[in-house]
Amino acid sequence: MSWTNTNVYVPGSMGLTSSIGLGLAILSPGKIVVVVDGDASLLMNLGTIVTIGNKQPANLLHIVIDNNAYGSCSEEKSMSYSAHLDKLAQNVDYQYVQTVSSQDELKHAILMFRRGPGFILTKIELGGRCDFCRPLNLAEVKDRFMWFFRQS
Ligand SMILES: Cc1ncc(C[n+]2csc(CCOP(=O)(O)OP(=O)(O)O)c2C)c(N)n1
Ligand SMILES: [Mg+2]
Repeated sequence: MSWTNTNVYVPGSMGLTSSIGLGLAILSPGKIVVVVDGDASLLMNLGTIVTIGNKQPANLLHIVIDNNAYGSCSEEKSMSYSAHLDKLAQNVDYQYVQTVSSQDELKHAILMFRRGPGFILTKIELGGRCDFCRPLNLAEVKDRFMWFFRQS
């Protein structure tokens, strides 16, 4: 599998994707930064949405893939369903909040995104593919991404 320069992957840093995305969005207001987060990951660093709501990055879209579980490891329940993550995002002043439960709805919600901070709660079933490989060359991934980020 090849990894693209336009993405940075943070597999060992559960909870921090949105914090990293916020930093990138503030650093580069001319680019749209899309954060793809997990439900347990977001719950692990929930204060991040308060900071995002406070900083109001118009170019940040935060997509949470919510299977209500620690899907990649134990499949233990994350309790995200009782947290109502979409309501939390609304309460901390995300400007665009959508809840979707199909690929078509997700595509539509992404296309309709105009001004952030945006939050798309994507409810999915637990299960699916488990054979994704993880990038191990993380320093290289970071260097490639930073090169792309500076050039573009
Ligand atoms: C700081 C840290 N703690 C624990 C892990 C181990 N870990 C990897 S994936 C995962 C569960 C992630 O759940 P979620 O964010 O809901 O994503 P899903 O796997 O369900 O898509 C855990 C605990 C990690 N990568 N980093
Ligand atoms: Mg999950």
